[in-house]
Amino acid sequence: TTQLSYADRAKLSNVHPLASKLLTIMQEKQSNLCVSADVTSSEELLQLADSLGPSICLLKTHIDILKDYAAAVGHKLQALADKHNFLIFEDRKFADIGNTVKHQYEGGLYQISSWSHIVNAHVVPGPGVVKGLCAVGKPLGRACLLIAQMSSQGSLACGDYTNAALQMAVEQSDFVMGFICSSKICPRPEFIHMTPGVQMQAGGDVLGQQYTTPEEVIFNKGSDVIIVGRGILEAPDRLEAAELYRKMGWEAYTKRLGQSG
Ligand code: UP6
Repeated sequence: TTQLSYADRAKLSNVHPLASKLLTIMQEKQSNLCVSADVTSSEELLQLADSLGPSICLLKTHIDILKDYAAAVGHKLQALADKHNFLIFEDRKFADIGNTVKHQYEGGLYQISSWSHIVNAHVVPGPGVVKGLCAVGKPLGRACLLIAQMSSQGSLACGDYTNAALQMAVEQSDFVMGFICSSKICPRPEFIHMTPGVQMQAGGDVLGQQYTTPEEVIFNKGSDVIIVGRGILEAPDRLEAAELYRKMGWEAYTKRLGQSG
C-alpha cells in the first residue's frame, strides 16, 4: 500500500472526503508539503499563506500564538485557501473530554470549526475526544488527525499508545482522516500520515525538537506529508525554501512509487 499513488488513494471508496480532497490537491500541485506557519502577527500569517500558497497542499496554523488575532483572520485564510487550492489545518492538539473539546472547537475566541478544514487531537482522553470533535465537525465536512507519535525527544507517544491511536482511527474513520506520526503506522491507504520535525539536515533545537529529512520521512519511513516550520520560516528566502522542500518531498514520493516497479 506504500506504493499506491496519492491519486489512486483519493479514489478509494472508504477514504474520508476531505482526505480525498487533500490527496487530489497533492497530486495536482505535486506537493506533499505542509507549511507550519508559526508566526505571531496576523499580517505575516496571511502574507505567508498568499506567497507560499502555490507551493503547499496544507497550511498548518497555531492560531493562539497570534498577538493580534481578530475574527477576520480565519475567513481571510479560507479565501487564500480557495485562491491557491490548499487546505487549512489548525494544530490545536485537543486533549480533553468530549464535552469540553466540543466547546473549544466550536466556540471561544477562535471558533476553529468555522474556518479550519482539519484539526488534530491527542488520544490520551480515549475515544470521547474524537466523539466530541466529530459532533461539531462532521456536519461541517471537517476531519481530524490523531497524534500517534511526536517528534520531540522523550515523547511518551510510542508502543501501545501509538497502537491505541491507530485503533481509535479505524473505529472512528468517519471523522478521522489520518495521523500525526514519525513514520507510517497504519497499512490502510485511506489514512494520511503527516510528519513534523523536518529540515534539510537531521538535528534538533534546544527545546527537544528532533529533525529528519524529507527523503527519510517520505521514502524511508513511508509517511505522506512533510510538515516544515522553521526550515522555511528562518530561511533567507521563504518561497525559495518552500519550493526546495516541495521538490524534495515530491522526489522522495516518486522514488517510493517507482520502487514498487
Ligand atoms: N509539531 C511538532 N512535533 C509534533 C507535533 N507537532 O513539531 O510531534 C508541530 C509544532 C510546530 C511544528 O507545534 O508547529 O510542528 C514544527 O515546527 P518546526 O519545523 O519549526 O520545528
